[in-house]
Amino acid sequence: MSKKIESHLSENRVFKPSREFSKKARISSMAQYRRMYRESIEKPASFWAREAKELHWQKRWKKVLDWNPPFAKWFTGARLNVAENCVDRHLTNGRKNKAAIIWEGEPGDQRVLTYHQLHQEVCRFANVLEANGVKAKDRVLIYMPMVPEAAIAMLACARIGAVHSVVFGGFSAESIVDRLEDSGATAVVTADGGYRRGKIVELKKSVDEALQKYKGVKRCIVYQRTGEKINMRRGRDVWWHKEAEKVSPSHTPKGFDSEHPLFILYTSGSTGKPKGILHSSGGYLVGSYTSCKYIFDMQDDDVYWCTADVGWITGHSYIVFGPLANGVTQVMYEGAPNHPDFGRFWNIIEKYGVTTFYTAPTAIRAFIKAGDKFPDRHDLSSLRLLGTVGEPINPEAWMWYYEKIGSKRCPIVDTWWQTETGSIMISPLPGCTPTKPGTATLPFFGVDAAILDEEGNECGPDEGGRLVIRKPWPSMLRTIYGDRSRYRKTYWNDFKGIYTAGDGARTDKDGNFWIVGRLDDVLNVSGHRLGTAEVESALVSHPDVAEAAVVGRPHEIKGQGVVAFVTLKEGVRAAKTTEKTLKGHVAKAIGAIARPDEIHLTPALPKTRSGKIMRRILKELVATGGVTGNITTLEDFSVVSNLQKNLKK
Ligand code: 7RM
Repeated sequence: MSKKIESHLSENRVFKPSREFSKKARISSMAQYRRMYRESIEKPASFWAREAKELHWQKRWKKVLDWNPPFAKWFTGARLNVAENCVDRHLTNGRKNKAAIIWEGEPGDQRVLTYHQLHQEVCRFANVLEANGVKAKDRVLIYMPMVPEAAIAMLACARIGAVHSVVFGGFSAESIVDRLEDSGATAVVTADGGYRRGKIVELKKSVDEALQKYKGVKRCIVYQRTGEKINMRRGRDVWWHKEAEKVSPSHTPKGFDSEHPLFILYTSGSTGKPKGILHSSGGYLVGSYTSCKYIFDMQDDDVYWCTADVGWITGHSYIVFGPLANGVTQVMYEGAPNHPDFGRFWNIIEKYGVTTFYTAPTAIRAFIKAGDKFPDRHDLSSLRLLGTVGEPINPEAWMWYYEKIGSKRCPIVDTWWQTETGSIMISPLPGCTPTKPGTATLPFFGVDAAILDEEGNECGPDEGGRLVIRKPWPSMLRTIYGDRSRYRKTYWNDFKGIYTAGDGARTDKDGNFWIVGRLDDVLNVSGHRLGTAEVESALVSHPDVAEAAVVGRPHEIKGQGVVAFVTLKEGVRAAKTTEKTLKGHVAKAIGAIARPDEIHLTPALPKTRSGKIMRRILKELVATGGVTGNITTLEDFSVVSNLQKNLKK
């Protein structure tokens, strides 16, 4: 870890936006940023009221913020419809026939939906949901491929006040069961399948498996994407297209309270059970709208593309709600970046004239490895702005992105935020902030970010500490669904009235924030949060496994890879296939992203005298092959020396 910090510190290349970019940008000077930032911190109510007024409210708020730590209410007394803001609003502001979504399927099929068409589809599906008994506040689990209908389903839920919970299509049936149970969902929206790397992902099959265990789902609406034969259970499963034929393409958007729940999104924490992060309507919409507008400098002729999946928070805030509230044209792509080869993204950028491109460092590293010949074959001159999210970007990857993809012409916004924060918290503003490779730079409007030491004192420049947010912000999570005490404990327990992000960070002498990584037992694999405890409990759920410890190891492309240490039960003999079986078991329990890269079978795990597994030692072992830190609390050193020998083999 200390090495990584040093390389960050020695980074002193500074890149300023070109005069041409700044001139046209929404925020064009640091003076303007500082003035607005100061206002947003000193007078948050007037700052956020001004932003909120750009959206449509069926009833105005009485108070901008009601802060009863750690519970915030934003725009209290107001009523709005989130879907109306993302769709209907554009029918009367000149964008009716503007492309909202330009979609490309992995096999190469294409569709374009204008705001008018999107409106019709969202209305139809809102009617379909209502006709199938879904009411306001009901939970709807969405398990879809990256097709426009994923966004349509989310917007239709918002339109009728139902609470959606999107589950990433790469997650397993068992993950679906956990989320159905925790949210108490009564309806599921899914598809027969989707395309990924030339293969069909059988989504409905996973849903069928999940619904054998969880009986609370009354209706499962299935979008036909692949046309493959699937099982449709009478009385429970209905086809999207057949239901849509029966209903009208208009639907009146009812206003909901600003604090009406909008969605639950599950994310990993340091204990086994994923947390249902609850976001509400008014504040979340204002946060995603405003951050999109300023950080992606959204202009009416932009063609914006965020490569995330709607199953992650990035897809919620920066594919669905933020960009659509801004009325931008966006590209949506179904499949993998390397299908049919690593030129796919560059081909899409050239074909549709993408101006703003938002992706993850793990993808950038994979592109670097694949070779320059792929971007070299394409004209990327339409690009004007680049973004990254998900993990710290290493300076080498930043430079490649800047030079090879952006031709040194496009500013890069390295955006730090979390599922919990709902929208981007720390990021350059592309028209003014001087950037350095590897730093997310400065806090966004309204974000009172700081770095504190264990005692709660603010750290000086270059001193590492915990990243915290000292004031509430509109798109903050409202609670962990069904578990207010876990909400308090996880985020508000370190310092009174202050949000702890769980990341370690430091600032440099210019005030830039350098995020080092997680402080808790959470891995970041390809930009996705994965609790070590989740993977461990998946391993232990296998009948042969007695105990497991999971750690991350630096991985060239994924950022971190999953390494598992496993002790088999007494009397179970390791077979040649044991490692493979256990890897498959984890993939089945959680999803392919959690599949361990390595499994080490060991007769014992390093433990403290009180029996706690010392993951720190395992982490150091896999990273360096040795152990240097304090091991005086270790119960039995021979466990470590044996592991060390095994790892060398
Ligand atoms: C948006 C998202 C959140 C965690 C967060 C960090 C890491 C995200 C950056 C980053 C350094 C970044 N939500 N993280 N963005 N680290 N620089 N620009 O990723 O809830 O899935 O993950 O991701 O550790 O706490 S998330």
